[in-house]
Amino acid sequence: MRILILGGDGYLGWPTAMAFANEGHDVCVVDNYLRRNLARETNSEALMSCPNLHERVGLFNATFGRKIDYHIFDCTDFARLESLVAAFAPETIIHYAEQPSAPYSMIGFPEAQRTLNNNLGVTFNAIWAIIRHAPDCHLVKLGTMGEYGTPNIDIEEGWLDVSHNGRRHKFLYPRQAGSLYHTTKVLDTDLLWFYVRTYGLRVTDLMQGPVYGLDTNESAADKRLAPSFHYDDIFGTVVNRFLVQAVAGIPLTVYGRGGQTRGYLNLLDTLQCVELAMKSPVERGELRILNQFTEQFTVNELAQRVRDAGKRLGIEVRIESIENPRKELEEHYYNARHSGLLELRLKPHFMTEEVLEKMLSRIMECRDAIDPKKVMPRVSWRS
Ligand code: USQ
Repeated sequence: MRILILGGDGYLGWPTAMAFANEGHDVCVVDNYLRRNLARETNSEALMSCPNLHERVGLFNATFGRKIDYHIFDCTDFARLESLVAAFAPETIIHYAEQPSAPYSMIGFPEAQRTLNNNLGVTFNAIWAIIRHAPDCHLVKLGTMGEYGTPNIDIEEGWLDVSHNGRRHKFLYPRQAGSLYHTTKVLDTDLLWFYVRTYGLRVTDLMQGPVYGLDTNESAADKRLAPSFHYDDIFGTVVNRFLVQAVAGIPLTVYGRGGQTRGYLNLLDTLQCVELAMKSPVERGELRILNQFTEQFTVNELAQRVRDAGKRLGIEVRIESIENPRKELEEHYYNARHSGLLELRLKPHFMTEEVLEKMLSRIMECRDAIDPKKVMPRVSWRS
């Protein structure tokens, strides 16, 4: 298949590009280094230094005897994006090209504006490039479980059947996100749904929970091919952060009461889910929404798991509740359906003791690179 990956230099984009190229697909990647630049601007660089896309691609092609094609440009530039889509004629576009950090989007006006303009702008341009040049192309778009928020009812898979005054209708499940970043994903979903029902696009929108992991099959062959692994308060997700904190001897930063529940997944499962979605494209005029996570935990449960894994490696891990910089419920009902990807035959990699220990051991190799100044929260939802 010809696969175009928007945001192919990121934590998920790069591993996806390598995995698909190694399966023999024709992979083309676009990125403008937004995340690398924002990380530099906010002193939030990744734990291990990552070669740039030019070097990564060269290394990958030489190691595996494959060829990933790549372009460095900003997908909010419609002329560049549409000419690439016209020339490459992708059968699938995987869209990761968004500013992915909730805290970044809450720093202030410029950061909020950049998040909104980038995320909506790229989605809009991808839609129009498909309409004009590749109307049969399947768009696989990364959304987030955070679109739903934490409602006091079960979370369904994208849609809700509503009975009202004796009549029924199926609507997008109500969404109420907890940050501007998550809100841009809600707006993306609405935009996609409009163009699906009006222009007959084919779209899969993946509602993904927080991801953890730092190795893939390809990076096992050469560590320089590893994804960009963040542990800072802005780009690091909670599991990755806790593991680094454990190694650095910093008490795990549980925000508030720690009863916040989310659906988590291993990085390897992101790759699997995207592949499963790609291999079973939807019909034209269909918006399929899949909840992409494999297990639900509270933050307290995660901290406990990391503490247990540390103990087995002889690391004493402390846990400390600190003031929550975010506005979110710290104890709440959470029961999210996630059967769609299992029906497509997802084989989950769960968060076992072994998985956490392996990650801890790998992080211990880079202990000296951990900068404690990047760990405590610097962005508050209240300021
Ligand atoms: N949390 C802590 N301590 C920390 C960091 C986070 O208690 O040191 C808590 C947060 O308050 C939150 C939960 O852990 O309740 C998850 O936080 P996170 O930073 O791992 O995840 P989040 O900001 O929601 O965003 C991440 C990705 C985002 C993706 C989202 C999925 O950065 O791109 O969309 O996970 S979800 O969380 O389901 O919305």
